[in-house]
Amino acid sequence: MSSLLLEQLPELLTIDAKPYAYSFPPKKTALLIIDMQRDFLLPTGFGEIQGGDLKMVQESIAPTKKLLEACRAVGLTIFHTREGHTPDLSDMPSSKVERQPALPGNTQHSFVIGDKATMGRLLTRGEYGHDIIDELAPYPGEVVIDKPGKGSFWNTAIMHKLKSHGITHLLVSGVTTECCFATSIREANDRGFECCGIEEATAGYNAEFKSSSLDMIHWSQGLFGFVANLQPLIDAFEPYTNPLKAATDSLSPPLTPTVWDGDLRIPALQEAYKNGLSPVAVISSLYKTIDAYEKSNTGVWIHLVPKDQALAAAEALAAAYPNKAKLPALFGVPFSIKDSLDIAGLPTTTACPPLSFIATTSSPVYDSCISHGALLIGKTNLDQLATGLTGCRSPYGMPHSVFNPDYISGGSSSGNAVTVGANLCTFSIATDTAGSGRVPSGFNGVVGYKPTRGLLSTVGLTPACLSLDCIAIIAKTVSDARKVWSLCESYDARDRYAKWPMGFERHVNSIGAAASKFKFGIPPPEALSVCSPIYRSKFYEAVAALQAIGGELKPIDWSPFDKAGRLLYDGTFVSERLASLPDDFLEKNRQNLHPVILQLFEAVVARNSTAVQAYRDIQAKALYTREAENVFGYSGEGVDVVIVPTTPTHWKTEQVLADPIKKNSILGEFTHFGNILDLCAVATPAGTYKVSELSGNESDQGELPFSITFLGGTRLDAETLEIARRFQEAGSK
Ligand code: TIU
Repeated sequence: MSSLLLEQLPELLTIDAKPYAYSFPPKKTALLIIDMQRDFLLPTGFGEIQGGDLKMVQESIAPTKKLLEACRAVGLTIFHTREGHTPDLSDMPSSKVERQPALPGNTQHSFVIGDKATMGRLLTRGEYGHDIIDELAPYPGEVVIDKPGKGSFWNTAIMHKLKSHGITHLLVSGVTTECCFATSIREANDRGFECCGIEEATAGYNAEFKSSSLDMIHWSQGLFGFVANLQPLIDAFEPYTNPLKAATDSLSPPLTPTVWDGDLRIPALQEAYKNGLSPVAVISSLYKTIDAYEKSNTGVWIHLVPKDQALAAAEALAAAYPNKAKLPALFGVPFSIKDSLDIAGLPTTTACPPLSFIATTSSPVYDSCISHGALLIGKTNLDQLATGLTGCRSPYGMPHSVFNPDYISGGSSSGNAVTVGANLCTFSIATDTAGSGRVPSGFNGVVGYKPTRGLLSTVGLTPACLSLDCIAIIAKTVSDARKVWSLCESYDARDRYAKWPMGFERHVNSIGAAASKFKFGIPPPEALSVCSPIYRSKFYEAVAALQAIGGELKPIDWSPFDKAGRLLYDGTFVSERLASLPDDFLEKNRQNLHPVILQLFEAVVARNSTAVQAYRDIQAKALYTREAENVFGYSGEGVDVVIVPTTPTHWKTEQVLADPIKKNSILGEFTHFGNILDLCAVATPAGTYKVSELSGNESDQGELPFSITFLGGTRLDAETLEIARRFQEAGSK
């Protein structure tokens, strides 16, 4: 995941290596440090029982620290692994504990995994010996993978995590060369990663094994990868290393606290904070913008954190992290959240006063942002009950597009997208059931990422349509959205629709022509005919831009998308919105509902849908989902992504108010099917056009944003985000 420091490095660095020079793109390279745990490096641990002499492994500590510090100083992504087992040892195959002591006459293995030794139970999670040695302790934001095997990929989420950080290349170090280091490199190689082992920063319990293991890696012109010395790597990084960053453990105050340049993107803020900027300065400046903006675009916030509270939170955060080198990943990053997600102590209104209640616990996604150091600015407005795509259905007011006061903000996550588009926040936690995260992002020139359902916990969310609800992340850049996703993602057993992080694994293409090539599909011309002419022409421009960055346009079967979209509102699924409310809610609250929401719900009731129809729809959903799977690249035939215009057009507020239900439904033409088919989606800015090109009125001034959405198959989030990121970054060059 790229940091601002990495932006200053060349696209590709090359170092001397065996069997030939190793080239790696720093932005897509991670340092992988294998198992530098007390149990392998200190006396009385598991390693001493295995191998006896600890001298060699201990000698690798200083070079590994040097390697780690060099990688940190240029902002490289860092992964650590730890070998070990759950306290009940239920994740351990019997062979791992039975084989070695079964040797006739065994005296060496008198202690086995799980036995209590002086550093706690051997190779057992939570024990002192299981943890990484102090010298190499992970910093906040670095990824730690707990693995039950010798290899790092067996039964762990490492593949998923590497891909979600956009990694294709690995610098590998750690212990032991013959065992976990070698197994991990071999596993990584099979999955397409381009690996280079760093000789001084790996060691084992047997000198011959070390040299043989390393030789085997680069044997036969690079059977598994590369091996390099440490110094060439340090030399390659040296010109780009900021001496301030190199002083990684320094507690001394930075040289000159910087003045904030107003750049809210995560890497820019991270860099500024490391250089001494205070989050108090950012919050203080931000509230001036927020106050001023309030006057021109009302109805953005339902609850704005009072300025003195936000400043106090920023001060407390700064005091909690005095060491600028060890700031958490979202330190001082301002964010907003949709007011259908719980924050303990605050009302959750879902823009529906009769449903409002004071939350006693916070949603896990919110907690996660706070634990990574993000600062809450407020809870944002939405279409009532998160039902709508317009931003015109709330008793708390109607925000408009940040581009033009006559045009809608889109919804239902209206306030979320406006707070990011108007530079009031870095990112926003929204939701997306039928397009609610994508549509407003499109209308405000920002990124709206809807992960595969079940990857972000929906606990603490007032449901709109429980089986289709999805948390969405709105941000300025695909990279920022990806970062927030990767930090907030965790399996939550309390979420009945949660998916395990370990799912379908697709290899990465790290080098050669395939590394930049991808296949994409688009809707057929008849499906695009719903678009306004300027939308069609902007869409085909985007298609050409995708072809220019390595995209190959392939024909696809559009029918599952089309059929699933109709299923959402023409079928019985819309009844699930009523099922999410208390039984007598509609009767009791008729007069308290937004008139358009009431009209919609009454129409649903009047349909008198039957259970038979509902079951038919459930079965149809499964069929279309299977058909959509065939479209995506699970096989050689499929495409990597399907590209659609995020919406067919952009309405004026007055147009929506004149015909609220029909105008809303047209907006969902290219979003409705997303959750029905269990896809992931990234709405991404794709330039602007003149307002007059949409309205046909020559005197209309200004511009509006255009947006395309990248749709990916279930759990192909990392792949889909990477293509969207490339598109966005190519467009901004
Ligand atoms: N036995 C041995 O050399 N190593 C291990 O068991 N684990 C790792 O290499 N980390």
